[in-house]
Amino acid sequence: MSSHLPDGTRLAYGTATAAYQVEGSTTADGRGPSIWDTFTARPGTIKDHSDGSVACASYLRLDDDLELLAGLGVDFYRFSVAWPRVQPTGSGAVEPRGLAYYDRLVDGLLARGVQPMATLYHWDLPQPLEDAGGWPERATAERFADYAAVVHDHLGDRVQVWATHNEPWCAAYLGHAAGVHAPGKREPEAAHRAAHHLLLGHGLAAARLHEAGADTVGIVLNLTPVWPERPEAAEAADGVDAIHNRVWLGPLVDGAYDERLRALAAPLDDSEVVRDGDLALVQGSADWLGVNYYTPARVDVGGDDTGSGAVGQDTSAYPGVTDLRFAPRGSRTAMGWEVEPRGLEELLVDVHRRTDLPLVVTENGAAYDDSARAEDGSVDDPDRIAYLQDHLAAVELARSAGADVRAYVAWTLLDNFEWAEGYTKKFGLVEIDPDDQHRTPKASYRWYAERLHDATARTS
Ligand code: IFM
Repeated sequence: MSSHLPDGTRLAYGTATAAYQVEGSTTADGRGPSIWDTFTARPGTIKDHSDGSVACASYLRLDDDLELLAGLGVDFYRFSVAWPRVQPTGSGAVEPRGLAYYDRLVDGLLARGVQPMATLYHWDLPQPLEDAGGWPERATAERFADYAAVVHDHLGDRVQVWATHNEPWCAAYLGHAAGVHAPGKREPEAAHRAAHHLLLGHGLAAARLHEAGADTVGIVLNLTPVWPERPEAAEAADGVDAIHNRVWLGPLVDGAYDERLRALAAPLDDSEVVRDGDLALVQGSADWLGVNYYTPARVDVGGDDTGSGAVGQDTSAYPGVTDLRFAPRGSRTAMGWEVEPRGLEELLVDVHRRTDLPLVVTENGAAYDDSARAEDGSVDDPDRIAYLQDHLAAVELARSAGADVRAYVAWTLLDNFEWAEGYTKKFGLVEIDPDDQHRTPKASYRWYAERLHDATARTS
């Protein structure tokens, strides 16, 4: 099958955002409420009590973003489409004003020579679908496929590279087991059911897009290398690997959930949930795989789980894995995430061997406090530059070792709404003034632009 991914002769470069994190204007032009609007309104869910109603105002400042992307010289831009803008109630009626925003975005990218890469679901489930049971219910997967077909019908003449889901692990397990993401449930059974229906939704949507002629449909996973700290931690590490990585890769590659996973997660062993034909539909459904990487998972057992201080490395997101602790080491980002580029190299080589799919590093980047300033007042962020540089070197090492990595996407273009952390964590290449959303490029933006310029010059 042909593919619209870059051919891999040289690594292609991009940067990314997600709708709820940047767009703002959450009630404009008929957009319906999403689970993140509901979750952020609940007291105690978001560190700085903020929400995405203004965010970076990208809905209003689209031209500013397009100019920043042109200035970077990226090969492509990875953005997500907000389901509640396109189908305000999650099914049925389509809102043309919502689609018109993505028309302007896609046309603006193409006019600047930037290839669009669209993610269909980056966590903003329309609230009416949550009211009807959300991802733990099978019907949500069916509604997702309908929505995906609507977006593809509209943009498919200009967008060629599609991803169904972004990080379904977060949607399933941070959202339904740890309860730290929307919809904020702490019900492990619901989390496993959600995982299956997210995968099913991917499979159904991919089939619809393929039928409509798309040939570059992928899924984006936040896979992680899992490193046991000592032999006694091997079983816990295997459990983390099962719930974090194999729950997705098993169905996608082998058409099966493995035995350990089924033992940990009863719903994945229940024929009422995993119906005949589901896994066959998912197997082989991705034309490419997106890998988001920030940090490895170092797993330990014993002692008190006082928390590793790393955002998202939450033991309650791994129901059934007992006596588990995360033990990050060494240098950390503001998220508490260990900086370890070797994890990315290892992951890419392993995932290549396991899947034989073309890979894109769809997210990689770092939050730092950004307190240092250059003379002109802009953010001077050598730590972020070093992080990106070292991880790009790891990608090149993985490519030399045979991993078919086509592209690298820096997370993220703009400082934005970092989910449960609100605006307290800054990953952007560009700083946003919280009062008027004015954009100021950081040193890392200039560094990335130069690197892209050099990479393009070398191959032209
Ligand atoms: O900001 C998030 C993004 O939405 C999904 N991947 C991880 C990023 C940093 O936490």
